[in-house]
Amino acid sequence: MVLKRVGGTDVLKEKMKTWRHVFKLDPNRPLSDRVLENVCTSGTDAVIVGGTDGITYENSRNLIERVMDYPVMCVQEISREETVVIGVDGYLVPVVLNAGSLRWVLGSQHRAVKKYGDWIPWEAVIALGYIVMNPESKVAKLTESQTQLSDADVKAYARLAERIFGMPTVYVEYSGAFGDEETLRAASSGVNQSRLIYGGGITRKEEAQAMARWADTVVVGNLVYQNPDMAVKTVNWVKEVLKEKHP
Ligand code: 1GP
Repeated sequence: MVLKRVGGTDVLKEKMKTWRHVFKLDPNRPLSDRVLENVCTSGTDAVIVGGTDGITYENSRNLIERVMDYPVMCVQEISREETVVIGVDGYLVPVVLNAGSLRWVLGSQHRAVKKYGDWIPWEAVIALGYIVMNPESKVAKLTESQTQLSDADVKAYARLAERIFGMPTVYVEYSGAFGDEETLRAASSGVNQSRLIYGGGITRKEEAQAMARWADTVVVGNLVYQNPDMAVKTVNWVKEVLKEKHP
């Protein structure tokens, strides 16, 4: 296939506001054609391609090409600038708000923008403001995230992301472990405009629906690889829940 879809600013930002459920697929993990087809035709709102380790241009492009054979929206989360694949529907740039080093907040982003800033399709780029909560996750270890956070800390990070940094998203990330509903609730009380994303450890209906109460968008990753049939079911589980309105 030919990579030719390009996301426009407003298209990406507007579409993202409608994302209720998304899958995150890792270019460094094998996925059969059958599972990929089931995921892409599941009714999910988008597929994010990205991961923490072993990500190369080749494996990213390979997976993106396979996803783009389906009519589902496909966006790439950029973990390293060398892996950027031209022609996806959009790019997500992670900013780890509670990282232990400025490198993961603005250092690597600054380096990439300095190098490629004139060519970046800004209209198709969105920042993900991560609050990394699972100390055992690869992303927490890599970014030396300060995960010992109270609910008040989490709410403050969410507010900072929205009010000070103007980020369109706040992403409460428990990658690999099911998170604390109260923590997500605290994050939700800190945002008004930004989209609140939850990801981490969803394997069952109760889990998907508990987090769908507080998050605008629920991300499912590992389950695709562990139990693909169950993963497909998460789409409806999430979509049948109405998000709580926070006062
Ligand atoms: C990972 O938040 C996503 O970045 C989803 O987490 O892989 O644990 O489902 P899981």
